[in-house]
Amino acid sequence: MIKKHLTKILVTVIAVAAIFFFKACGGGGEEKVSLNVGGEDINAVIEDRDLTPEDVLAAVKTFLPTGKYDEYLLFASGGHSGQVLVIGVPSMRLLKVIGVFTPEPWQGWGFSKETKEILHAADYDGQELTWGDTHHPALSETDGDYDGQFLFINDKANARVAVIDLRDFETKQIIKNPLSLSDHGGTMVTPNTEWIIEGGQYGMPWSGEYASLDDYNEKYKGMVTFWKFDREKGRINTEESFAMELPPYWQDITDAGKLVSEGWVFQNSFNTELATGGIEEGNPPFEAGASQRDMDYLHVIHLKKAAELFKAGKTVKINGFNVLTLETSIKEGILYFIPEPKSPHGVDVSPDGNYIVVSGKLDPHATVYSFKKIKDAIDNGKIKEKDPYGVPILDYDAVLEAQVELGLGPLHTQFDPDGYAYTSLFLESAVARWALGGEWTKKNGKEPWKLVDKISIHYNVGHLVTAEGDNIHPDGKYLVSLNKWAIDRFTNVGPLLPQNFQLIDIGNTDGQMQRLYDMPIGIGEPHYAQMIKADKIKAWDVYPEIGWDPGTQSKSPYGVLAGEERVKRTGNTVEVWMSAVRSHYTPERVEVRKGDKVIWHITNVERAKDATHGFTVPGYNFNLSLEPGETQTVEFVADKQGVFPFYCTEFCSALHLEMAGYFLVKP
Ligand code: CUK
Ligand code: CUA
Repeated sequence: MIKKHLTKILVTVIAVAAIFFFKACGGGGEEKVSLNVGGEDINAVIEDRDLTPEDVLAAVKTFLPTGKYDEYLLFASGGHSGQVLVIGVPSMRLLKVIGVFTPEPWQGWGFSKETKEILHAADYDGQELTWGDTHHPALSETDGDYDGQFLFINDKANARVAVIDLRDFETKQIIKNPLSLSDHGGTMVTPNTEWIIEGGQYGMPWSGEYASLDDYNEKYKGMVTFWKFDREKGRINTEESFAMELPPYWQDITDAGKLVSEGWVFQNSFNTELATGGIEEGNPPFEAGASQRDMDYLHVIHLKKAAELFKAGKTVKINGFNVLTLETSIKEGILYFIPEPKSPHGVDVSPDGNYIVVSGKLDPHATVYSFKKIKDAIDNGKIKEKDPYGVPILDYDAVLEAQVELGLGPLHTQFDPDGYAYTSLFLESAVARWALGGEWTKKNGKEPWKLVDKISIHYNVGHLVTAEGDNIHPDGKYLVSLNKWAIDRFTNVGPLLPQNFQLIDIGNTDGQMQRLYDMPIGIGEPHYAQMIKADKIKAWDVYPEIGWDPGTQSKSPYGVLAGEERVKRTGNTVEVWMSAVRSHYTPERVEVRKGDKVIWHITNVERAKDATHGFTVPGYNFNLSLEPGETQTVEFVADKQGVFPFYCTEFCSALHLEMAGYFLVKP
């Protein structure tokens, strides 16, 4: 009955949109069609709200009635928040914020013993890290398509990589890069997620070493790290991981080859000038010094062979980590350079693996290389020269497929199933749709390597993402433009403006792209996002068993069932095994002596979906979130005497306020 009613409203709204269009096209005459829902005239609402036909169409395309689900999930970097955002598409509703590099109180992330251990496993040199600059989320893939199992993301600020399990949307592992304090070309995955790629960014001596900037060319390094992912364990295996030493250019984004180019990795670089700044000493400033040459180098890396060399013991240990030296890589023929126009930023491999699209912020073209030609140039030694470090440089003309003029400041590219590529134009504040060539030409019938449509965005787009747009089977349909500036799009909230995610309909490939929705992001600057078909994610409703430790995804030795709760003192240590259920904790009273060490395990013994409990003790600075079945532990020294009413921090039931107890610390 309700469903029928909703359908009727939707049909009505669509009809209104149609009428608007009809009128707008001048074919409607003057008669007014009245459409009433519960006594309200829809036309009046549209007029009152000053909506255009485009607005009404956009609303109809994005509105989700209550209880309906989105078709896609957008996994977006949370930027400086050090988190991951999960957003429904097309509704653009925020569904979840996943705590990753930053403590997150609601989720208890970084407060319990278990989550603290994960969060701080990758601290640097004794320094606790409590934030991250997240850039590139990467969904795990099977045969080149997202499989919905895991998500990875990097922290550019400290060169860390995190693993998130999509069964419970929680972070399971954080790893610090042992060689560098700076990464950017990560995370990207190979088509079966054997490797998680973490490319470096700013050249520096190996972590922990000092070298004067005068010795930049010799002592500073570039790098790319290949983290081996153990899917069964859901963790990176650091022992089986390795890095490649690179010249101290500033390496940038990477992308993994697929299908024909599987086993290869492509990585941009800039500052091949080896500028070291120092405007205060009369040198050119970085932005000029690093932009002098017309060409930088696209790094072409034979990952498959590199992995074989690593297996064969050709690596050396640096900071305890396996590294293929630059010398070895050159000698073994696993590293090549290709000239790429001026300070490039994005590198994206086409769905068929044939084309590598590079965009330089200072060049209005997308430069497209053919993998076949690259392979041919390598096999037939079409090498023009070597860089100062001895890396062979492939002949640009021999490997170039096309240059497509797109507009000002092209950065990143994604794809659709019809052979179109979509490139963000940062300086122009636009998204360009252009036709790929080769086999794709047959699909869309368009002239190859040509711009076909452009749409303005608001404003300054960095990355963009299409549905499954870097898979081997992109869906197209929707595009989200991740805009850096919002200027006049939202109500003024002070000088720090939100970022703007703009949803664009790209489903009509014969016609034009259409802007649908603006979503403000007020917690950081997300860089990249990936969009996956929502039904690919098989998340749990509740944890599989009572007493579950999400940190290990297995039963915790500290879980209890109802009736097993207890308190035990051993010397100066008091250990508590507590249960939580609507609407009480057992035990409700815990008394210790000042100075005792307290180890407090809490298990949510519920099996009902959404029956989450929280737990906090005032003055001791923690909050836990206990989802049905979950066990978590807090450890602290009872160094403050007095009486501390602890309570459940989730409004779990009618008697939620009564879900409390007393923690007493005797002097
Ligand atoms: S980056 Cu920010 S717009 Cu880190 Cu991939 Cu290009
Ligand atoms: Cu449990 Cu509120």
